[in-house]
Amino acid sequence: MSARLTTNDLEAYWMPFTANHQYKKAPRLLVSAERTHYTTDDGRRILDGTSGLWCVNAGHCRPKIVEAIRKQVGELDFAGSFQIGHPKAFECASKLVNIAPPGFDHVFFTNSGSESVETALKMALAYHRAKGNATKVRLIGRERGYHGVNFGGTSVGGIASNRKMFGTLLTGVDHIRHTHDLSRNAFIRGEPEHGAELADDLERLVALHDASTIAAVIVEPVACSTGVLIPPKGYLKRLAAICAKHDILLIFDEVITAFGRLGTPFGADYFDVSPDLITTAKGLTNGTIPMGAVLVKKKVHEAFMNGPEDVIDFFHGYTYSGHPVSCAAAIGTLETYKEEGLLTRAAELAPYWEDGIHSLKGLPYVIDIRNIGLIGAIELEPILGEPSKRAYDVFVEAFNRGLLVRSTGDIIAMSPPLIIEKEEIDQLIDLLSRVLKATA
Ligand code: PXG
Repeated sequence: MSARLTTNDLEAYWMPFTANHQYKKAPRLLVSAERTHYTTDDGRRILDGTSGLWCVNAGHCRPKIVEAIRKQVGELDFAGSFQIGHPKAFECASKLVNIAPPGFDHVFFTNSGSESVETALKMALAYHRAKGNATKVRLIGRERGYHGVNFGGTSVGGIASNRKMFGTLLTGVDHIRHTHDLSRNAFIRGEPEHGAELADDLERLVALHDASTIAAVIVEPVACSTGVLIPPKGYLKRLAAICAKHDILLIFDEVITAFGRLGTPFGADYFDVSPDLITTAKGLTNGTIPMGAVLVKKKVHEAFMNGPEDVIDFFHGYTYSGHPVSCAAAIGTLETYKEEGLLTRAAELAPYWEDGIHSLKGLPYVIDIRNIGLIGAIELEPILGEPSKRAYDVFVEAFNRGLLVRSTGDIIAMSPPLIIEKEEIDQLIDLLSRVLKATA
């Protein structure tokens, strides 16, 4: 039997998506945060180049959000949402609908991005069933898509390492091709010119499975987790048109792209495409309290509302759906976004950000740089036989020098809080440039 652990021993915590052995040999610990910076346990300030995990859109420890949470937890700590309610959940849903793209008039609350995805997939299946199309049961994702880690999201997701250990997953799932094509689109600023025709890959799956069996297609407007894969010009519109033609619901997974990251409230606004369902989480509460939401178009919601009045319309929900403290955090967050114009601030900063990040072209092993809104990525040439190592080394070195970035494969991904100032963007680019030289 092992010796008893001390309370601050690192061993007991099995950390998610982490190489636990490696981490625990040289831990990186954050102990506080304010606006654009973290502070480490050894008192160093770290510029947050990733908004935490793409969720702290308004910057850290913002007073209005902190106060809203404090107040709520002392006033109504919990109230369920099954056949009972509390005012903040209704207020929160209405506020969300007010900033949602046109046509989205209902909200279903969850507690994470993964749960939002499961909810949207189940909604899509139940929608077709309610409409009398019970054969529409297939779900289509996209290669290199990330839709969280529950069984539905893992199944429609397109990341081999996230899938291969977990058996057969959901049946009846297929994937369209991803859009990443360095041979045609390297170093392009913003949306790539080439590749709209990749949307037609959905027609291949329609020909294979028949539209009468396909319920929904789920894609991220910008696939962030697998390295910021920006959709080619016209691609999403073409995908939406194919979905509409075959009565396939289009789900935009906006867990990252919602709440101003692209310079518009939602990615759907940015690309001027109207999906049927939108999944969100992260920036909904500025990362403070776990919460997600599925935004639902009228036509989908209406399909559930035709039964007898006393019968539950959607047999789905979570103990913590619409949790009062989460709702208070979301309301405080949405008010902060509004007061500070944060849902569109990235549009003002985007040209500066774009120039900054593209100035890193020519540094060692940089094979692509891409950007959209306040998101950017630098793709590095992998070390032969050691995939992911080069970008991981950059992540560690950046942290040691005071900058937080994400590494995924051999790609460095970044998206700082939307309150970042131009001087801080300069600092970020300067630090990263030094790191890329130092790790070469
Ligand atoms: N969909 C999308 C598009 C996401 O990006 C999820 C669903 C799942 O959300 P939850 O809240 O269940 O984690 C995500 C999450 C990264 C990174 O560094 C990205 C995510 C989570 C953690 C790290 O790329 N995205």
